[in-house]
Amino acid sequence: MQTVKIGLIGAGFMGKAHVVGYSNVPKLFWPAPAVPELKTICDVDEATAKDAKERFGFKQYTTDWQEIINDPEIDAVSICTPNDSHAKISIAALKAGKHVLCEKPISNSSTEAKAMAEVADEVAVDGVIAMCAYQYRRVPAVVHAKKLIEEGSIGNILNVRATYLQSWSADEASPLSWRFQKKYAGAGALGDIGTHVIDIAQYFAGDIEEVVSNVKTFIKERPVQEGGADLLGTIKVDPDAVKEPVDVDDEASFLMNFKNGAVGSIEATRNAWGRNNYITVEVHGTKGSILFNYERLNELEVCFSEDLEDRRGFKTIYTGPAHAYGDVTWNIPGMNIGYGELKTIESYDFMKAIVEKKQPSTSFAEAYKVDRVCEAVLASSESRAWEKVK
Ligand code: 4PW
Repeated sequence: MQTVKIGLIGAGFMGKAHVVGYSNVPKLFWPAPAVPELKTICDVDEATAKDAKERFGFKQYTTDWQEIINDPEIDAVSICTPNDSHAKISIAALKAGKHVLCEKPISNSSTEAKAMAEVADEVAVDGVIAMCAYQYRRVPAVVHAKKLIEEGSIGNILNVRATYLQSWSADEASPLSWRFQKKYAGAGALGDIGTHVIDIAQYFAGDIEEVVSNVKTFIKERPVQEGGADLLGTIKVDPDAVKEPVDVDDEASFLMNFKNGAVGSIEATRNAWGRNNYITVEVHGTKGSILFNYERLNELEVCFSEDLEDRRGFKTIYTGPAHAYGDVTWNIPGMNIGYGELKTIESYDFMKAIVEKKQPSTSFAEAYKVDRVCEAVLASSESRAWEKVK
């Protein structure tokens, strides 16, 4: 069976998620399209890189990402670094003929994202794969929703209402990680989590044409943390520690019009006490409605207008072997999958794309579209008016 040698850049929270994904591909999907082999892990912090090598079972570690690009043995590169480095690493890797799985958002600027999509297109003719890790569109329930939409089960889409709400930065003692600094993150809640639901909204209803937004920063400074590791709010810093400014959004919400005539809304915040990974996407069509909530990711709520009036209402489908990625969802619906299996699904699709030489979603071109929507949202928050997605 073919093996794919992996170089992984960025050994923080997301690096761990990619490792869980790769390691479980042959365990959950068999025969696997290809078996990922963990070759080199890179982190700018040597102690982190060394520790990750041992813990995750890589053959070697480095603190210089160029070593991964220059290693002729490495077939594929996972990019799990802060957003500002996605473009330079992806472009270098693709030009070196390596397949790329890049974390989201694909970049901090649509100019960079465009360049990335162009390079991805150029190398695609040689069978080089470029994929952006918008993993939530791969949740079996989300894939099932897409199938129902495509089959026409809910008719023409009228409205897409989506939220991505978390609480981990609601505490003012949550440190100033790179996620609160524009030079690294580009944007705040909008870029970090809003982008996931923009991706799903466009997956379901096609391109967003224009937006009008409301964007705000409530916590204007945060305590500086020791070291650069991304702790996602799990460690609080002494609130009396030195503080530095937050220059990205806490809250981003917007109305949107799709090219196909549908309307909708998106809200994103990491400051919503009680909401943890609250991704909801509700779609209303001319013949029914669909509701997905990631906090109940093994379920899809559906309502069909053709049901008799006295029993019409939302009903729950529990995903399992009958649905997409049935192998990974264990034998009986209700046994349930979680974030680890979702990253495994993503790694499986990446391996499959490499073997079949077929560009997967979310392609760099689609991820570039997400960045363009973000730019329109930020432009609208300045102009206080509807802005076209350029
Ligand atoms: O992409 C998102 C992240 O930046 C993730 O899906 C969850 O929220 C986990 O970390 C942040």
